[in-house]
Amino acid sequence: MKILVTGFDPFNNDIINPSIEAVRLLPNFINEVEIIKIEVPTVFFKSLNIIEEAIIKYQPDVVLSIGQAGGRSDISIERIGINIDDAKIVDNENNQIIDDKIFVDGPDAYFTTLPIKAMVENIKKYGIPSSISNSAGTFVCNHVTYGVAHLLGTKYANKRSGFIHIPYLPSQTLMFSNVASMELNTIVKAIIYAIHAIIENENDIKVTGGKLH
Ligand code: PCA
Repeated sequence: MKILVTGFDPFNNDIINPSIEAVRLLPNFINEVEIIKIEVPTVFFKSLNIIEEAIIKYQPDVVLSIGQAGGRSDISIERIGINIDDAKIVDNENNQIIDDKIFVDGPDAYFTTLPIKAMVENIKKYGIPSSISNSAGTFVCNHVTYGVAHLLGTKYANKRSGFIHIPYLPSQTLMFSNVASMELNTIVKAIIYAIHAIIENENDIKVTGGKLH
C-alpha cells in the first residue's frame, strides 16, 4: 500500500504553512505502508495538476491532502468537497475565482472516501482534539478535496481520497489574541494516527460525529 500525502505552500502573505511543515516531518513508512510526500501550490487548478502528476507517477492507493484552517482549534477531518470555487482572497498566482464550478460536468459534491470517523476516534484516543468538518470552505482546500475525488472518480479507479484541515502553529498567532493553535509535533502525530486509521479501516466505523448546526 502507498499513501500520497500533500501539503500546501504558504498563502495570503503568510511565511509558513503548517500543512507542508507537518507533511515534511512524516516518516517514509508507517507500518509497511510507503508515505509519499509532495508540496502543492496554493493555486486553483495548478494544485490539481501537480497532484494528478503524482498520482500517475506513484500510483498511490490513497491521496490524503492536508491544509491550514487558520482559527480552527482541532484536527478537522473533512467529510465533503463541493463543486464551487468562491475565493475570499487571491491564490498564490493572483486568481480570485468567484462562483465558478470546479468541473462544469462534475456532480455537485463528492463525499471523501476515507474512514473519517475512525480517523477522528484514533486521533482523540491519543489525546489530540479532532472532529468531523462538513465544509472545507470554498478556497483551494475545497478545490483539492473536490478535484482529487473527481479525478479518482473519473480517471483513476479504486483509490481513496480525503482531506485534513489543521490549526495555525502557535508562532502564527502571536499578533492575535484568543486564536487557537497547535504545536507542530502534535499535528504530525495526529496525521500519523489518522493514517493508521486509514490503513486499518477499509470501511468506516459507525459512531456519531455529526453536528446540530
Ligand atoms: N489552506 C487553504 C488553502 C491552502 C491551505 O493550506 C484553504 O483552506 O483553502
